This record gives sequence, structure tokens and C-alpha cells, in this order.
Amino acid sequence: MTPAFPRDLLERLRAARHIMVLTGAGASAESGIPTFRDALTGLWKRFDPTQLATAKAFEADPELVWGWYEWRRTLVARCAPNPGHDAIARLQGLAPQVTVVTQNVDDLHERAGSAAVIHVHGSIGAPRCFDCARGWSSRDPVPADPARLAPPRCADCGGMIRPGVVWFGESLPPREWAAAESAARSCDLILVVGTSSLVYPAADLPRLAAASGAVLVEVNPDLGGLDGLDGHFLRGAAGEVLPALIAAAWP
Ligand code: BV8
Ligand code: ZN
Repeated sequence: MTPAFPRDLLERLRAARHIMVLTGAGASAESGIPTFRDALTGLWKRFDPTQLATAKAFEADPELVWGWYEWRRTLVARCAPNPGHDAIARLQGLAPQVTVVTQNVDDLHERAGSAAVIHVHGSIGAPRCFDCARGWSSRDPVPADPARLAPPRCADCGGMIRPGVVWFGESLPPREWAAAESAARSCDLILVVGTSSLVYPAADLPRLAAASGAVLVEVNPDLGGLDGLDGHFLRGAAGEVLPALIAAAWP
């Protein structure tokens, strides 16, 4: 049974010229990738990423940090997009312009068929040299549970290979950040899916969109991250709400 959505939300979706979608770890949760916030298996709890997802931690213990990312990379490779990713990919064929911006470092949006996905926090599949930033691609098979793994060395300068993600304390990639900001300024509707909205500057994007006149729609089992903003707050899992919402707006 499709949950009833407010009529004006469905009308705003259909009328939107430019829809921005902003996703966080919750969008990949139903694919089996633990979120940072998930109390039981969440990375935040187990590894406290604010300490581990930093250049300092990598320099202090490269094997622990590289092992953690390789564990996550192999997990992502084993997982598949969920109906939430599929619905977002479908949206790109329904509305005139859809910009997908993600804080996630996995490639599930791309594997679901979304185009031109903007990764404001980088990609786990794009490692590069810590010193000269040269890309690194050769992939040795990774042991099942690589708790500790020595990072490979750069063929050019011998530097350590690091994950291609944005660590805490590092600035966001300028091109991607500029594209995300401009989408927030120009969209008519922003769909915020599966983020606790705690990490900046990404967490500023919904506020920026709303201030630029966009309709705000949040999908999250645990609403509240966007308190103080006006909008439609749809409590529920991305994999359930998004397919139902798209089907209701475009029957
Ligand atoms: C910057 C890549 C400055 C890595 C990530 C003190 C010291 C240093 C910095 C700071 C500081 N205080 C504040 C800062 C700024 C800092 C920050 O915001 N810190 C936080 C902790 C307060 N930000 C930064 O450092 C950023 N850089 O500011 O640079 C600068 C400026 C100029 C020049 C130089 C430097 C960089 C931040 C990027 C960090 N990297 N990811 C990796 O993945 O390992 S952040 C990472 O955590 C994610 O990308 C994401 O952004 C964040 C986790 O948030 P979510 O994605 O929202 O996931 P979370 O688990 O939190 O929540 C899941 C949500 O899903 C929940 O709401 C849940 O209810 C929901 N959910 C669950 N299941 C479902 C669901 N929703 C739908 N369906 C479901 N089924
Ligand atoms: Zn190098």
C-alpha cells in the first residue's frame, strides 16, 4: 500500500524544473553498508571515524587506516544498490534536471544508473598518492578481513597510497563543492536522504537551498537533522519511501 503523500508535495515534485538530491550514509544502509551513526555496526561507534578518517591517523598508523578503507572498499564491492538508489536514478529520467550530490564514498548511485554524481567527500574507489596525488589503480586481491594492511607505494615517488576520500580537517574538492553549492542555489526542490546533517560544510546545503527558495523534502527514519527548516519530512527508510514517492508523483 503506497503511503499517502501530501498533494502539494506531489505537485511540487512534478512541477520542479531542477531537483537536487543530497544523500548520506543512510541511503546506502539498506544495501548493507553500515552508517556512521548506526549504533550496532556503525563505523562511527567501532572506529570513531572522526579520529580515524584523518590524515593524522593515517600518518600515525597507515596500516590500520588503509586496512579499514580496504575493508570498506571490499564491502562496497560486495553490496548492491537498493530500491532507494534505483528510485533516484529513475528520477533523472522524470524531471527536466536532477543533480545528485552525495556525501557517500561508495559508487552505488552510479551502479544504479545515476549520471554525473557529485561526490563532495571523494570516492573510496579512487585512491591516490599521499605525497604527489598521482592516481593508483592496480588492485591486489584484499584478504577477507584486512584489519591491518600496509598501504601500497606510489610508482612515481614512493609515497604511501591513501584512500581517495576527504578526511576530517581536509577541504572539499573545489570543483565538486562549487557544483554542489550552485545546485543548491538553483534547484526548485531538494530531496535530503539519509543524512544526520552533522558534518560541515555539506550539512549547510539544505539550508542554502531553502534560503534560495527551494522546497525541502527529507527522507529519514529519524527526522530532526533539519530542525528549524520548513519542508516535508517523510519518516521512513529510503528504500521504501523513495520508490513510493516517485510512483505517487509520476503514476
Ligand atoms: C572541512 C569521507 C575545513 C571519509 C567524510 C574540528 C576539527 C576539524 C574539523 C572540524 C571541527 N569541527 C567541525 C569541523 C568541520 C568538520 C566537521 O563537520 N566535523 C563534524 C564531526 C562536526 N568538517 C570537515 O573537517 C570537512 N572539512 O571543514 O575543512 C577546511 C577548510 C578550508 C581548508 C582546509 C580545511 C570535511 C568533512 C568530510 C569528512 N569525511 N566522509 C569516509 O567516508 O571515511 S564525512 C562522513 O561522515 C560522511 O561522508 C558523512 O558526511 C558523515 C556521516 O554523516 P551521514 O552520511 O549523515 O551518515 P550518518 O551515519 O551520520 O547518519 C546516517 C543517517 O541515515 C542518519 O540520520 C540515519 O537516521 C539515517 N538512516 C539510517 N538508515 C536509513 C537512513 N536514512 C534513510 N534510509 C535508511 N534506511
Ligand atoms: Zn607519488
